[in-house]
Amino acid sequence: MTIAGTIIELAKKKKLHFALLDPDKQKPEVAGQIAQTVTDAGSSAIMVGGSTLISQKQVDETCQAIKKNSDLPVILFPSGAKFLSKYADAVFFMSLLNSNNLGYVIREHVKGAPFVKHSGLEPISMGYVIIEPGMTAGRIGEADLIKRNDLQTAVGYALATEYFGMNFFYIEAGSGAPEPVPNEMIQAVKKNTSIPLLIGGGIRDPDTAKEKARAGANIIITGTAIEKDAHFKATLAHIIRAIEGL
Ligand code: 1GP
Repeated sequence: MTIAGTIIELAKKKKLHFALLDPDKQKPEVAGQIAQTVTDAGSSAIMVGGSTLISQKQVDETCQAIKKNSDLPVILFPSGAKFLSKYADAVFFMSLLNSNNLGYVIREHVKGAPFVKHSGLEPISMGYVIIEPGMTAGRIGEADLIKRNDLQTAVGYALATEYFGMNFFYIEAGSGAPEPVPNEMIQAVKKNTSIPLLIGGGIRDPDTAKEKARAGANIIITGTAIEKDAHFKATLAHIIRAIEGL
């Protein structure tokens, strides 16, 4: 089965956790160690990407280090065509739907698609939107940030994603966001759509992860914020246990 198919089937049975590793935030060896930790903790996939990357080499080396230490699927979360790597298993072929820059909506995809074809990476289509405060991803992605109380716009993007035939919808508040995506927004999107919903940005503890999963998130994403936690391994295991039980 494809990686997308496996995730969709798994997400029907339980709430999942994906860890996001930004190659810009640590050396590849450290990324490899973190990969080992998230695998032991029970994550279902490792995403690799970030808004401030400078070279493909960073992505290649990070993916190679992760693959050495983990059997989990490695899915790229690229900010542009230059940041694809043949060492990953799949790529979120995602459009930042609320960007004011067409590059993030479609033009980078046009540049990167031939690489995806020839590398054998599995493309996984995903609609992606950033809400307030957006943090670095919002700024670099030139996002027309969705207001935190604008449920109608969030639902509109989610429906548009589904009607375009994309497989997943990801709403994030930005890495390190002081407040994650509001529960009401997650509930409204979930009520109106049927594709798996990913939620990320500013989720740092089991209670928050549980709240977001209970509101309707199928997949909880945590990134750099939680890696700074001194008890990273234990916190991650608690987060995963908290959402799996729902
Ligand atoms: C990835 O923004 C998320 O898109 C990750 O956010 O670093 O706050 O977990 P955190």
